[in-house]
Amino acid sequence: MYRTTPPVTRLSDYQPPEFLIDDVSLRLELDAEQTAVDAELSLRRNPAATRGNGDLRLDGEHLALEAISLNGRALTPAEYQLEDDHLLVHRVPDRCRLQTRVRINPAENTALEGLYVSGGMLCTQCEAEGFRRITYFLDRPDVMARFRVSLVADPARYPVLLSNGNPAGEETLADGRRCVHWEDPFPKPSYLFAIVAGDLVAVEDRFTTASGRAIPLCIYVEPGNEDKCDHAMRSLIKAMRWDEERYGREYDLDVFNIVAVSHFNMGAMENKGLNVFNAKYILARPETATDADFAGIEGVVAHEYFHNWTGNRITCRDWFQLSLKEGLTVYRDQEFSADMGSRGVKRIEDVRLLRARQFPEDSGPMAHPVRPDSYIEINNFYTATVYEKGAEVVRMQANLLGPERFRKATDLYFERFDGQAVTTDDFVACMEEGGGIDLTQFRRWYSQAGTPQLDCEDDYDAATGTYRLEVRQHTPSTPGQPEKQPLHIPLALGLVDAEGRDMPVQLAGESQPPAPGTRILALRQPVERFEILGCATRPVPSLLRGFSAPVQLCYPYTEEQLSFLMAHDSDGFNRWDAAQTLAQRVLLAMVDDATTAVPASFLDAFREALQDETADPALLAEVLTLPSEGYLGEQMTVVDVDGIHRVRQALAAAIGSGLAAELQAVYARTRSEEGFDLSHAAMGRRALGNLCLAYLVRAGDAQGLEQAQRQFDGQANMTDVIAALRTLLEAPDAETAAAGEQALAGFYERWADEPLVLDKWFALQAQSSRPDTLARVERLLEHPAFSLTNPNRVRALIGAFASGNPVRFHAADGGGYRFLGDRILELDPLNPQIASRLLYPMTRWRRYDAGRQQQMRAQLERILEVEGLSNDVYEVVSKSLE
Ligand code: B3K
Ligand code: ZN
Repeated sequence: MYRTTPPVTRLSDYQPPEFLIDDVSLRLELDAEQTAVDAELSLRRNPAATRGNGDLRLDGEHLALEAISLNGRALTPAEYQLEDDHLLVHRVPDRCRLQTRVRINPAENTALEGLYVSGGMLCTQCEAEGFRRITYFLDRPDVMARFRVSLVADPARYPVLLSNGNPAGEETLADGRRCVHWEDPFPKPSYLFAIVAGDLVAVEDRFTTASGRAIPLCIYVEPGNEDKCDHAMRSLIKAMRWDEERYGREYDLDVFNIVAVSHFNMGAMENKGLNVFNAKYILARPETATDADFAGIEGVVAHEYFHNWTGNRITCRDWFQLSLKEGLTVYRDQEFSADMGSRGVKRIEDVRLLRARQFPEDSGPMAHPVRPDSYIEINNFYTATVYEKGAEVVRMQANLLGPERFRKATDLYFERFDGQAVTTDDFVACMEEGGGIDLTQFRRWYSQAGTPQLDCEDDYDAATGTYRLEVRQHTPSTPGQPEKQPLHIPLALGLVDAEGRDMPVQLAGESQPPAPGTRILALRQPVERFEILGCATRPVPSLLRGFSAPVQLCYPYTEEQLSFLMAHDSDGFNRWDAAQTLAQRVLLAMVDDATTAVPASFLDAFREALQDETADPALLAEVLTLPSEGYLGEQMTVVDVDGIHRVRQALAAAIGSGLAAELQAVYARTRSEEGFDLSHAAMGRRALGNLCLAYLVRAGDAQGLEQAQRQFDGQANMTDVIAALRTLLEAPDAETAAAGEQALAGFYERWADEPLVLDKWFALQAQSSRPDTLARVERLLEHPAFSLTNPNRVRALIGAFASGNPVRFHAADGGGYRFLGDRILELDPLNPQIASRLLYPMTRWRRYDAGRQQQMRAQLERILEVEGLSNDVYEVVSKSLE
């Protein structure tokens, strides 16, 4: 294979920019096929940079340069040099004004980076390096400029013209086009630039800030969607208030705008004053969106809003610092959602996601630190490690400091770095200074990849009442980091007595016993030993309470101890975790030996939990949910896809038949006539009720089947409809499955005109465990509503199959792998970011048996052979094969 390997960008090569841009004026004459972009940049040599050869190098891709002048004089061809991905202007003075005019074609832009067409509108996505597809620029986050933008367009096609900042007037041109001006007073990096043009309607509200400024809030949507913005608007207002109360952060512009678009590579984008959203994270009514969708909207709306301070006012020096804004902002949105709903449930959801997505990443070929050292394509590093592990790293610091000192430290951060582009190290320095602690060793969390494993052993000396705990930490090696150093790990420990009460954790050397409850132990050495005094009886250790650090914990719990913690631990998170470990043990034992029966003690523990009428239904639903097939696979040396699927179905059926009466009782208790109640309590009841229903149907329970059908027919809200439909489709008997098919057809008829609901229709089929699913997915590629150029649709069909249906995707005949290989090769020329994301399940090939390994490798090798592969796909495939 002959291919020039794409260049690697390294953190160690960072150099400050040679030039700075103070002001930018942009004028876009908008047209779907050919937009003209006039830019005027006020440049000055950066005093902090080492002097280069005097040339100015600007990034630019897919641009047709039509004119260029410096300080008002047109340049001759000898005075500049045009390359594929940049423009060199020779010998520019220390201060100058550069004017360029380029032409771009938004309609051809299927990569959805830069300016592109979505339906009838024009919109932009610039993070990370999309601005260079709009004009020649220093497209790097440490160049922060004030932007003035003029948008010129035909008012009939594009009546709404939006950009960042504040509105700054408009006029009608002689030719009838409209010209709208925007000014953003806050200097910002180019990745935060945005424009939107289209025939949109605004849903309006208003927020009065703490200092009394009334801010108009607008959510722009395509006509017909005005009635689906209520929840997003309420979430925004709550987020604005919360950021004032919790962090003292007030909104800073005169207006705040959000636009929902149908074609979007990710969830949303925090452009200054003009957040652009995937419609999925804005549009919702109870008939069209599930409870999970509503929660997603609340979290993402808040996340993008919070970026206004953590990301926009203070931004990243370079893309290696991405977690500076993402880890911190995820931590902030997690805490916001915890405050809006149930803190305990939110923590469980977040940890489940971390374990399902980040732990595998950390042990796979793409493993990288929270602050990566190098990349080929930065878009490949918007990962669970940078986001979710990054949030855990911020959470540990917040917990080490405690609420008051953490607030002091974040105040210091905002004060010191406002208006600057900084590093994760700058953030940690504020935590140290504001919190008055030493985080030298803690910093390794940013530079060292891999999930630390904690091996715990203990013993108890009844004669002296002493309990000893020994903890060894070990981080497995990751690509490029063979040796690991010990980390500073906060380990939250509780000791539970035989009655289920917390004991005081009195460390040797302390004269006074503390109040009973959780203690945070600091692990710093490879092995740490703790002696705890005054234990009248042998305690059951409750380790890593609240998931105090993103580590894998190993302690030889007996099944009795797990059942005991599941029932009695004062820490809700560890009650859930004990239940998960218990279920995992049962399931893995059944995989190992097909004759293993479901232990009666396991069903007893479930029964006891179901009978606890005082339990929070949402929390109970989490406790009673079996670990996913993907997660179980991660726990095996060689993933046994078929075995895992078989036993998970069998255990669900055993729960359904063994606990039918209890499940029925809970189902009845959780049903309500209030189909549209969106309170967290109502959502929790639905989650629990639908889980019970799924167990009953899995067991073929006649009453359960009838209830599922009735629930589907009732169409009370999308959560109940989807849950019922899923259980019907997965029902073990042919007759019910046929009824499920009929329901599916009815669902299509009803929702054919609602793209977001149709995505659910595609995904349900792609995730079906029926043996003919691949054939069906292949047929659905031909469905008139399927489109390779809509990322949501691609994720709903191809993504849901490859990442959400392990047993069918990993079919031993390799059909799933060939299918995915074909799709990636089709998608790569259209949208490399999406193609690269879809690859993920195949990067895990080393975890499977020889036959599957060989077939996945064959697909990866086949992809790598292809000429003209994007950097995105090249990087993931080549690293996976290394
Ligand atoms: N900052 C954006 C992600 C941009 C992804 C570019 N490939 C969304 C967010 O994290 O808020
Ligand atoms: Zn973000």
